[in-house]
Amino acid sequence: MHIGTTITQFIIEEQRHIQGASGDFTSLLNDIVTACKVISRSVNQGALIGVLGTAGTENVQGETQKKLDIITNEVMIKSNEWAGHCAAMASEEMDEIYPIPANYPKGKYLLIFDPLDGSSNIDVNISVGTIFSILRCPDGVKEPTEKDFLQPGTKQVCAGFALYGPSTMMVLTTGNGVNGFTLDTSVGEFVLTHPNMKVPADTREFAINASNMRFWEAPVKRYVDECLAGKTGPRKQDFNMRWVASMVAEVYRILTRGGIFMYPRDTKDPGKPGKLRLLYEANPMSFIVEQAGGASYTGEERIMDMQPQNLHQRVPVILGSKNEVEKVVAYHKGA
Ligand code: AFP
Repeated sequence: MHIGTTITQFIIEEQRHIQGASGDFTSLLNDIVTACKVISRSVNQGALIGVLGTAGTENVQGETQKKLDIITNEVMIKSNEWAGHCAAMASEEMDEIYPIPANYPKGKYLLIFDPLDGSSNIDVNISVGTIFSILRCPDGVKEPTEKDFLQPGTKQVCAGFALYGPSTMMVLTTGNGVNGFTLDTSVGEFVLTHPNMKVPADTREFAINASNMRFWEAPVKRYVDECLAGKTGPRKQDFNMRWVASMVAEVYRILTRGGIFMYPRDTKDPGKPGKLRLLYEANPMSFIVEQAGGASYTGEERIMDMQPQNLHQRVPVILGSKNEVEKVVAYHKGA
């Protein structure tokens, strides 16, 4: 019995549309998919294999690392360092970039990832995920450095995330729309279940961590107040609110039923222009949301147009249903 279009078949068929494709990209994607399957098993096994709880260390963000942050980072590195498709890698969990070891060939892609997004949820069994972004290594660069990763989001050749939830899902874009795959654990294959995903242009559902309300910039406060005013306010509609504290889960929900996700600039820590990281959270998720017909801005500018200044740069994020994102942007412009 045919199980449907597997992600491997889908990627190979996609490759046929790419003039001169060598198969490197397809093979790199397959290695990333394998890593996500391994991570899914570790996340699903949880307490049974002693991977919950903290590792007693901090990452470059000064955040306490969970055991699974370190384990999943290692899985991504080991799965993608040996095949000769990557020139270097970078991760939320590593201060510096990861050069490909000398005993392995180097390839033409730069892989950057958050190996376990939402990991503060792992001990309370709420969905988490892996986010990745693939860039081309600049021509002629044999030994990539951090600056080679500092490319605008528009330069991404691929972005995707795995969502380890009730189902393990993989969502992928290579610039030709967005497709969703569900892991069929009985055969160990991701199967195409959500072809050509689209974000509805309108929504009545917003996602924001309301505990930060006193720190928000005025346009965001205005937008949220109007949502909360519901039918009696200027929007003349009631709104629903969600906050999972796992960006992968919020973005997947928005891809399936619309919504607006906001982690705006706030004054809680003036040194940080937002919580989310540009290169391995905001840019890949923006590529996916835009490819599905949504929009993604800092409030002032399109996230994918930004010129990154450093590997772990933070950025305000307002993404999702186009018409709602554009309303928040208009408020930032003083409308
Ligand atoms: P963790 O990976 O540290 O759990 O952070 C997750 C995240 O980067 C993003 O996935 C969530 O949307 C956001 O942070 C949640 O932030 P708060 O915990 O401040 O609500």
